[in-house]
Parts: sequence; C-alpha cells; structure tokens
Amino acid sequence: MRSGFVSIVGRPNVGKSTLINSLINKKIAITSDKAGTTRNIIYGIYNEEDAQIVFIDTPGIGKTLDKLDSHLNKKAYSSFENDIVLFLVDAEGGFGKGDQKILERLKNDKKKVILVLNKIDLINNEKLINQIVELKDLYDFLEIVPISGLKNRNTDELIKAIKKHLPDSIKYFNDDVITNVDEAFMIGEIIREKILNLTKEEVPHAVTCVVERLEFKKGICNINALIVVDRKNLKGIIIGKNGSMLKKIGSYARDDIEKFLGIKVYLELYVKTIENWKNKEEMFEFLKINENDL
Ligand SMILES: Nc1nc2c(ncn2[C@@H]2O[C@H](COP(=O)(O)OP(=O)(O)OP(=O)(O)O)[C@@H](O)[C@H]2O)c(=O)[nH]1
Ligand SMILES: [Mg+2]
Repeated sequence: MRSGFVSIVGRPNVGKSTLINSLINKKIAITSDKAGTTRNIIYGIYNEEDAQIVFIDTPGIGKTLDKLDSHLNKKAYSSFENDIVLFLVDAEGGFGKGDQKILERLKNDKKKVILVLNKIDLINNEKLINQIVELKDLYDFLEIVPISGLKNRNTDELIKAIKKHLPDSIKYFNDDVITNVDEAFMIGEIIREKILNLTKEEVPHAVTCVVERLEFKKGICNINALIVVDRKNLKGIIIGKNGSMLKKIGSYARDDIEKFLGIKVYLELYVKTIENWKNKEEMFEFLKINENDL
C-alpha cells in the first residue's frame, strides 16, 4: 500500500482549491478569482486499490497586512511538514517574487517537492517549455508536472507522479471518508463564496460567515447564518438597497446548499459588525478560522 499526506501550497489564486476539487472529483473547497479565498486546512482523500493520497488544500502564502494574513501564512507553512509538497505555480502569470520566497523556504527545509505548473490551458506550448527550462534547475524537484486543474488536463499524470514517490505505508482513512469538512463549515463557506463572487475591492476579504443553527426537521434543513463584516459601512453593502444584495447572496447560496445536502433548505442570513476582526486573534475560534487546523 502506498499512501501519504500531500499538501498543495503556493501563492494566492494559483488554483490550489480548484485542483483539490478536481483531484477528488467533488467540491469540498470554495474557489474564486479573488486572491485569499481559502482560510482553512482542507483534506481531500483520493483512493485507489493500492494507494491512498490525502491531499491538503492550504491558504495561499502572500503579503501580510493583518493578523489574519499572518495566521493563514503560518497554517500554510506548517503544511510543509507532509510526505510530499505540491508547489503550485501559475504558468500563465509566471514565476514571481512571491513564488521565489516560498521556494526558498522549501529549499531550506529540504522538502520533497513536485513542481506543478497550473493553468496551462491559458498558454501555448512554447511558453510552457520556456517555463520548464527556466524553473527546472531552481531546485531538485521530484518531478515537474504541467496541468490545468480547471480543465482537468494532465491530472492523471500528476497522480501517477505522486504515487511514484509515496512511502509504503498504511491506509489512513476508510474509503467512505473523503474530507474533514463538515456540513456546518461547508455551508458557511458556500455563503462566503457567493459574497466573494458578488462583491469587490475591500469587501470580499472583510467578510466571514458562521453557521449558528443547523437543524434537520421533516425533510427540511433550517439554517441560521451570520455574515460578519469588519466595519460598519460594509454592512450596508452586504445588505444592499432594500435588502437586494442580501437576498441575492441568500438565494444563490441556498441553491448550492440544497445541491450539497440533497434536501430543501430554509436559510436565514444575518449581518453583524465585529470591528477589525481580522486583527483579533481571539475571535478566530468563534469565526471558525481555526476549524480543521492540524
Ligand atoms: N484558466 C484556468 N483558471 C484556473 C485554473 N485553476 C484555477 N483557475 C482559476 O483561478 C482562480 C483561483 O482559483 P482558486 O482555486 O480559488 O485558487 P487558490 O490557489 O485556491 O487561491 P487561494 O485560496 O486564494 O490561495 C479561479 O478563478 C479559478 O477558476 C486553471 O487550470 N486554468
Ligand atoms: Mg484556495
């Protein structure tokens, strides 16, 4: 049996969460075009008869503007302590200073690293080859694998490459376990994903969502969820004119939650201001930012 823990790390927005969803063929991590979407450690477990790969999605490593950012970077760095690290780079955007910083850390710690060039659907072969030539000598990578997580291109090759380097070990989880994400957490994340997609500039990152009540009764799921913003004036943006934005968030989220749970959902959303919550580490527990941490 070959098995092990494989973390997916990289700068924000390079496609880590899209990739974990694609690898295990189920949406367990929310994604968006805004950098800084993932805030938790999320497991996605891939099984074959003779192999088990525990993929670990992590927050993007980037600049730290507040305590939340430092907390997220710390989480991501701690995931380097796994059997293999998939270092994801955006092949379209190219290898920048942020990538260099992550690579330095991997090098210092002498980690086993597979370099994954993602988003190859956006570039031509020539650019891809140039990138491989440019990057191959930066470190003694176990492998270099070009993929598109979004279009599911070459992900089979990635699995093969990982399997080659996995230790001979035990099966850590039963076949029916695919993630560590529970229902309440995922529902909060679905609501947050709608906000990430419907708002812009400083709003998406100032928001977090917490499920306060989750009750299954007579084939209906009743949910009360809190949308927390870090400044009073953002409350109005989330609610919108005559409540129009909140209605939109609720209706999109409800559709996805119904698909996720497979039953009818009654969703109540509340908006609350917790001033400057991103700099209040003592709030992170309550806000589920510490959920699933290792
Ligand atoms: N064209 C293309 N877009 C991709 C690919 N993979 C991800 N994306 C897009 O890139 C954006 C970021 O994707 P995410 O999966 O949220 O990125 P992430 O690395 O998890 O980001 P953080 O959680 O912020 O660190 C989204 O708009 C995705 O649709 C890919 O292979 N090709
Ligand atoms: Mg992510």
